[in-house]
Amino acid sequence: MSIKRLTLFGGDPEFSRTLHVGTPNIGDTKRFLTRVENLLNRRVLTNRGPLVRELESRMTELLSVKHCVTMSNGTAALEIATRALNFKGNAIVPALTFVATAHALEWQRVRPIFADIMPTTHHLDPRWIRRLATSLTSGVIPVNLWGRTVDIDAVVAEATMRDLAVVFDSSHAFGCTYKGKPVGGFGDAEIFSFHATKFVNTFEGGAVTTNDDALAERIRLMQNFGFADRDEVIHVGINGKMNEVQAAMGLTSVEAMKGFISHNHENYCAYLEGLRYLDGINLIEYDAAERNNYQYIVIEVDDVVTGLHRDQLMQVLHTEGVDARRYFYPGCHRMEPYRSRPKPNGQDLKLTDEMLARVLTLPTGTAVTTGDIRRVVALMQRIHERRNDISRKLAKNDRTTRLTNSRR
Ligand code: T4K
Repeated sequence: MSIKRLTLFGGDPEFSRTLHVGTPNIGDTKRFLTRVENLLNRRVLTNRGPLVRELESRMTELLSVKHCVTMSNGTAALEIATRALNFKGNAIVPALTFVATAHALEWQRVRPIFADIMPTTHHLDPRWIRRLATSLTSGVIPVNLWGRTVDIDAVVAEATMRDLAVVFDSSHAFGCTYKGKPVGGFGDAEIFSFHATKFVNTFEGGAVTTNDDALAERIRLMQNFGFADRDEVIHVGINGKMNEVQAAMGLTSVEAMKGFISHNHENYCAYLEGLRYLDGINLIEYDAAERNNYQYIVIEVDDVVTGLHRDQLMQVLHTEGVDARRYFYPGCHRMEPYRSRPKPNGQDLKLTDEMLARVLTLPTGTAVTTGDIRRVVALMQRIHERRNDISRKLAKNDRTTRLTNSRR
């Protein structure tokens, strides 16, 4: 049987319909539309209507936490939670995260100070809290990247010793556990994102969860202009509210989440099985002893072993209709306004930089079938077999482009 030619060598793309990282999970459309119809009939569209209240109550149960305050998005959740905890001066965050983690601080004139990671987990290395904290530091935002949790005990111990507030950015970790306990009740507060690309979504949306009654009350005030009652404003606040349509989607999404997880898990297993034999391509694994949502399929590409750089692999996948993403390249510390600033302690984030040159995220979610994954895996096997030819061809293309540009 002849091997299908790669697009790079004149063949047709493997996929005519592009596979994406982050195509939304929808759930039961009918249930969603019924909720929307009912909310329109009720004419309660926002301002903590019945669907928002139902979603918050459902989430506190799911996450075993006392308070859940839904938000217009995850970034607003970060901004409000950190402000309610009086973050000021600077705060420690990993550079390997979506830029919103840093921007949420910077937006409030709290300077993000970037910490390096533990390469085995991609998470903030707790020892960097010790290294970076000064008298100006008020808090830490560890990120539960890919739904795997940071070493929560170590991070909280380092932070508590220095009297630093801790807000976990758990945007990726809804439905996940740490030592068997649901993510949501750790640190001073945790935040979630329910953006369309997240495994449970509310189109746009987010939430802050906490076990601290006074903090929850402050957050609720700040999210709704500081209103304690009609005509009674007792706190400074903004508009960070989730609306009823978002909550309708959230409830529909939460009802379907078991199915989403099992679909994602099957996809993860198909990748795990198929990529196992490709030298230099390592799928990051999820601890079977913990619950995960398996919403991210992340590989590390070792270019020395494969002979193919991550960017070359990505380029070839793109030509075949697989929209692999290099989340979160080049890292917050290499984005403005942060990259123009002095390095923390004059140090490079060596491990973060190395990881960001290797990491690639592959399509999954309910819009991607296990059959699609088998094809992606077979494609990657073909790419792996022809890695030397690919490398040569891409280098030649690069040379030709450079030559053409220089003649213009
Ligand atoms: N902290 C962390 C650790 C985060 O990851 C995020 C968000 C936040 C904080 C902030 O939370 P939010 O304020 O966003 O709630 C996406 C999301 O925009 C972003 O929410 C998310 N992280 C990040 C990881 O991913 P992009 O640049 O990948 O988005 P985009 O538009 O390229 O979407 C990815 C793919 O998904 C598209 O190629 C196609 C597909 N897609 C996307 C949308 C929006 C669809 O098929 N339908 C859709 O409606 O950032």
